[in-house]
Amino acid sequence: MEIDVFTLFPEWFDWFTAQRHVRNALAGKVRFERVNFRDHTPLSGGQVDDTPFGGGAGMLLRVDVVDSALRAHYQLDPVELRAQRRVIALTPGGRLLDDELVDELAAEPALTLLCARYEGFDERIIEHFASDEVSIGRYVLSGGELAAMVLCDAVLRKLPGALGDASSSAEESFSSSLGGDPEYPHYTRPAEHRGWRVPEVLLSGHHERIAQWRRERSRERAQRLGGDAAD
Ligand code: 6GU
Repeated sequence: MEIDVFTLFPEWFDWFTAQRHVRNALAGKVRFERVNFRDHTPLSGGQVDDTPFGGGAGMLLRVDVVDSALRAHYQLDPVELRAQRRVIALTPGGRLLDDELVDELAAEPALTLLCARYEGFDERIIEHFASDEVSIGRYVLSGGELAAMVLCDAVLRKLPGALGDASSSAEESFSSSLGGDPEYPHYTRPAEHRGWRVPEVLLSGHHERIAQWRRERSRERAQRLGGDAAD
């Protein structure tokens, strides 16, 4: 998989790409590249943003700057690009990132992530260059970078070999093998701490009863969360 992140703050990703699970992914079949919009601006003085027409607070990322950066990187008109790969604008109002969308993105050969700062994107960037708008929650971050890292983290751990044990991502919270339910609770040693016992069934070695107990706990949690995943 190929992931390109376009940002004004490529150094924000230094920490992310230094983490072991990300480094492991990057040592394998994942290529992760950062592109600084500022390196491609056609405007003088490295300008990349501007004030909104009609007035209002803040600055917007300019459509001509994004056009130049995408065109320079892919040697292609960005209007054509989004027919060839997912070009995702990270916006607070976009499609909410959930397990289903993560699976969808993890199956893609290539992703392009566009991060804006300040007040956001000139709408024409979203309208003409992006194939998707994705949000990580209904609150506003100061830029798309943290959201891009959240998305990448969730996608990378779905890729084969990303986790020590390949089965551990198949049966985790919200995955289809749990019927979209949250995960069951986990316990490890000690079997008792301050009188708090691990559920006996987990110590029984009885695989069928353990599996049944886990399904039940999973369903219970789903119902407590509001149950929209359960039916
Ligand atoms: Cl993707 N971007 C920004 N700026 N804020 C957000 C977000 C994205 N998702 C939630 N809040």
